[in-house]
Amino acid sequence: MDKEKNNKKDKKSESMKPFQEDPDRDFLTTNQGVRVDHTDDSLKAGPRGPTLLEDFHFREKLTHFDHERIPERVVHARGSGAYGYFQVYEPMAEYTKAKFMQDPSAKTPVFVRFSTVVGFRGSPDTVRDVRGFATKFYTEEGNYDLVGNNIPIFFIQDAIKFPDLVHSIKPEQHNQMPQASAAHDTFWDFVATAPETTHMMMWLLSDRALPRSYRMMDGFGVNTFRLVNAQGKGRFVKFHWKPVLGVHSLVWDETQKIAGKDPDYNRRDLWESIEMGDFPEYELAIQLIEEENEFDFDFDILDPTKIWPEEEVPLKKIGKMVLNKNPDNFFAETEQVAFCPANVVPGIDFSNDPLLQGRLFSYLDTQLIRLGGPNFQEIPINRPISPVANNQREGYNRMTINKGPISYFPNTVGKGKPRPGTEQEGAYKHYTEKVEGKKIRERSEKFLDHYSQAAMFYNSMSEPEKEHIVKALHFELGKVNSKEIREKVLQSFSNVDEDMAREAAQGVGVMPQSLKKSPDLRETEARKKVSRALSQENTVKDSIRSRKIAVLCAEGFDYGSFMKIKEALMEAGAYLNVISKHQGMLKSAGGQEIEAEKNYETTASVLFDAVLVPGGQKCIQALGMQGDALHFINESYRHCKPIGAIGEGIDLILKSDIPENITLSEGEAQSDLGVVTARDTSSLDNFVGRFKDAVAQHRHWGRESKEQVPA
Ligand code: HDE
Repeated sequence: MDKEKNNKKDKKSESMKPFQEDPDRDFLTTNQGVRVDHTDDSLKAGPRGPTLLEDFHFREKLTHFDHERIPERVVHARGSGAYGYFQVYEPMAEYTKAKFMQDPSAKTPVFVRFSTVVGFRGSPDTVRDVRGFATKFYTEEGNYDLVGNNIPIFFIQDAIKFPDLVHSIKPEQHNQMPQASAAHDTFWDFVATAPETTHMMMWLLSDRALPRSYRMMDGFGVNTFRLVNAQGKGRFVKFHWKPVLGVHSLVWDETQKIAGKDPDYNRRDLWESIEMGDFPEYELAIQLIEEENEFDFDFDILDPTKIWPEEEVPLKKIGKMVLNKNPDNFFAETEQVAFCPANVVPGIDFSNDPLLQGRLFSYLDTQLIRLGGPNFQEIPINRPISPVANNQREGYNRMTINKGPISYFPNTVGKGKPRPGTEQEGAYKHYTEKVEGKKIRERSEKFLDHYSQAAMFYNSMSEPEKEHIVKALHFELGKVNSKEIREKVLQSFSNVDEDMAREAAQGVGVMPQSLKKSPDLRETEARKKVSRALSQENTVKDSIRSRKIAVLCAEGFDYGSFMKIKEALMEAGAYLNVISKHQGMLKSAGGQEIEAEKNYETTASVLFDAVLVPGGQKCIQALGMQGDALHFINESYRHCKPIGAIGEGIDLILKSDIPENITLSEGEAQSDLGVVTARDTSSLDNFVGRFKDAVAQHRHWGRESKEQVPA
């Protein structure tokens, strides 16, 4: 009898496990687990008769389908996720008691979601936008969410303005246009009237807003947080993710073309690199400010529109994150994951940054509507690995089957459990901070300097980067119908740099002479600063790992030299794709065969990092007759990508619009501008070395100041 009872109990607890699909998936069933005999015809009164209400399978299937969508995120709707782990380099006890930051041998599981901000869920990846970089650490002490962006500051200083900002940048109310773009009147109207956006706008107009890959962009916690150690000592902290591959960007013209050729460009890149074992890696770094130094800076350390320049507050690298697994199901994991900056663990605390304070409220609130009630933390992707016990009950979609009658504290019937713990028992204790003040709607004085750091950012850019910002303004403001808004924005931006504002004005019908910085502008020391760390010019450029190289090919190519180069490039971690007029097998001059994986219709130069043209007289003759091949070369050149050609391959480059002196500057690194050629195919090492260097450089901006090549 007892045994039978036990069996029953086991069955019951078995059924309490989270819902799982039958791993064998042999039989189609209803949601009640009843096997279905037919799913292509609804139950009808005769072959031509009406459908019957009693067809429970039909009704269930359609009802589920009708309810398949959930509201997309108000912002950051388009996202891509991945699993991985985080490991600290050395114990961080001096700064924080967070357990997951103590043991260098421990791997803390993480789930990361990258996103664009403005576009709807189905919008293209490569728009000019901020990128979200949200990480959920599943620690033994509970979930910790570092919900960051790839730009270290934000548009506004107080969360109360967030709805206004987002309303202005989303498609306009009357016609729901434009999609996933800041280039329209309402947004620039907001910028013109809210000068606190200026520093962020410099970043958004820069190449940072066009990441080549989620694997090649920074992440920033943006807001100022606090680290607290076991002795209760707190320090202000900012978090940074540094991609091991460096920070690299696309070119504006390229991003727009990719949006058509492959709207999933960044999502695909993340997915494929993980599938191929090229795991994205980021180092976690922190900047720390002692409490006694809080007021030592020419900016307010609580102001989210200001960076802490690395030269003044150095970065300390404390650990590494590796993303090594793709999700199994996009909706269940990437769509249903719920991040919240208020999800912290003991040892990590908040500051009074007014943007952060608002965020601490907003994320939980938004999940209630997006995920349909207060039980979203029970969705597998959101569950902590540490045990959960409290008196919360009921609500939509409750999964946990709580036992017993008690759902209150204090209680005696339940032996006083679950009870609050002490700090020593691992309970979260809020940092004790003295706060005093009058109830006012005001900002701290230093918050009001909106231009100094914007000027520092602009001053820190290389010449090509500055040019990109001006061109971005030509595009963005060029799309603004109101001349008044254009003028107002540029008037404000002349407080950053008069020359920049005037160059921008020339492109958008505003009189450059009318622009002058405000006579009240304070000539702060910060305005004159230059921070090397801000320019992508100084990023990591030492590897070609995971770079995609297109090989333009036709029948009659030189197999021997091509294979040698291919081997060397692949050994260095690059991927090569052979592209030809038609997909399928291609015969070399010597009769060996290779496969062309793509044709000109299924791919384009914009989907590659570099292009290589092998030799072979017949091959080059054929390619020279193909407009698509020449366009491929011209377009790669225009986008400043490395181009390599060996043997007769050079003749194809000579047939393109690339200036002859550049193509023929064999081996002269200064003048080849990333067009690497070698007529002699007998010794390829030199060519391979030069080509690898050119690919590692990512882009060769020197070309932009030369004659433009059509593409
Ligand atoms: Fe967010 N933000 N945000 N944000 N944010 C959301 O939460 C909000 C801000 C960030 O992949 C929403 O779940 C306010 C800064 C990321 O799921 C919402 C303010 C930073 C993601 C929300 C900010 C971020 C969000 C929408 C100003 C960089 C996507 C859906 C006070 C540090 C997370 C959701 C994911 C998402 C509110 C500003 C990063 C509405 C009120 C600054 C990466 O709650």
